[in-house]
Formats: sequence, C-alpha cells, structure tokens
Amino acid sequence: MKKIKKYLKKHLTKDRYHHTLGVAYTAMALAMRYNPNPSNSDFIKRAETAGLLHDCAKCMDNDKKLHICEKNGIPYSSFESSHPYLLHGKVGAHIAKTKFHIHDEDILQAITWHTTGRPEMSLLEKIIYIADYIEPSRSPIPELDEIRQLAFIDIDKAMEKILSNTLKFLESKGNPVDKMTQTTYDSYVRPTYKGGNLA
Ligand code: DGI
Ligand code: FE
Ligand code: FE
Repeated sequence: MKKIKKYLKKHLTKDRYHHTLGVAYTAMALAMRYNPNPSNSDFIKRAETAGLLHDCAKCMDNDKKLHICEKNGIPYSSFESSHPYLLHGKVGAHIAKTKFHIHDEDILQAITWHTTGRPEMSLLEKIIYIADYIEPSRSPIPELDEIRQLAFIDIDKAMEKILSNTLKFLESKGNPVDKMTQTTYDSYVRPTYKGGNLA
C-alpha cells in the first residue's frame, strides 16, 4: 500500500489524489456492508486496493495512454482512440498488473471498467463504480445524497440510478456516448432492450 500511495502522490494532481483516497475509503465502507464472507476482511482489503488504483492512469498524457495500449496489445475501439481519456481504466489496470504485481482478476476488471461499467459486473466492480461516483469530495451531482444512501441499501438500484444519471449528464452536455456505457445502461436499466436507437 505504501508503494502504491507513493506512486499516486507522484503521478496524480492533488485533487485527483484526494478523490482517490475518498474512493478507496468509500469502497471499503461498501465492502464492509456487502462483504460476502464477513468472517474475514480480505474483500475489504481488495476493495481498498482497487479503489486506490482505479484512477492511477488518469493524469497521464492521452498520447501516452494510446502508446501503452499499442505497445502492450491492449485492444481499444475507434471511439476510445478519439476519446482517449476513456482509456484510463484499461491503462490503469495494466499499471496495476505490471508495476504493482496485482494479478487478482476481479481487482483488475474493477479498474478496467470503472468508467463505462459493463453488463454483469461482479460485486467488487459495482463497488468501485459506485464509490467513484459517491465519494465524499465528488462535486455536486443531482440526487447525489439520495444515491449515497441508496448505495448502502440496495447496490443494484444504486447502479441503475448512477447509470441513468450519467447518460442524462452526457446527453445534456451533448457528449457522445461510448458503446459500453450504453450497453451497460441497457443491461441494468432496460434489461429487455435488444439494441437499435433509443427513442
Ligand atoms: O475518472 P473520474 O473522473 O473519477 O470518473 P470516471 O472514470 O467515471 O470518468 C468520468 C468521465 O468520463 C466523465 O467526464 C464522463 C465521462 N464518460 C463516462 N462515460 C462516457 C463518458 N464520456 C463519453 N464521451 N462517453 C461515455 O460513454
Ligand atoms: Fe476514472
Ligand atoms: Fe475516479
């Protein structure tokens, strides 16, 4: 953990580092709430690790993100190449693996998918996705405090709410939506939806 924190302090801005600690603590709190095996704290430790590392590639130059993907055979879509900030999850997971020797697939997937989500996320993936949205220093978002409570009551309802809010936010800004963000939304919020243009 010390080595990870040292790396983050060096590579992230002050605000991003502060956000990262918030995500790690919030992820631990959610892991305490939903721990599938309350007689041991391994799940809580893993939530902390994933939370700390989720944005470790966030402050890297976009060119460098693309270069790391190229060099290491990390596949990316044309949408991601034109919006390379979306790649900080995939590149972050690569750093977690190569620099910090994390081979826990669930942690690596939680880092990889924390921005867009994906269908059928594991409990740990959901925890990181949600913690990223609700951590205490997140700047005001509509209904944030309701979602903060909901996260500790019903994790899937919190997922739905965050996914719909994110899509609404992207639409209001006129930002194009990544395929995976849309697919995740459809799978959680409109599970019967089978593709085509949204009305
Ligand atoms: O890295 P963080 O800021 O902590 O959070 P994040 O990894 O969830 O990234 C959030 C940003 O990503 C936010 O500005 C919205 C954007 N984003 C998420 N899904 C999509 C998206 N942007 C586009 N253009 N399309 C998406 O589908
Ligand atoms: Fe992020
Ligand atoms: Fe984040």
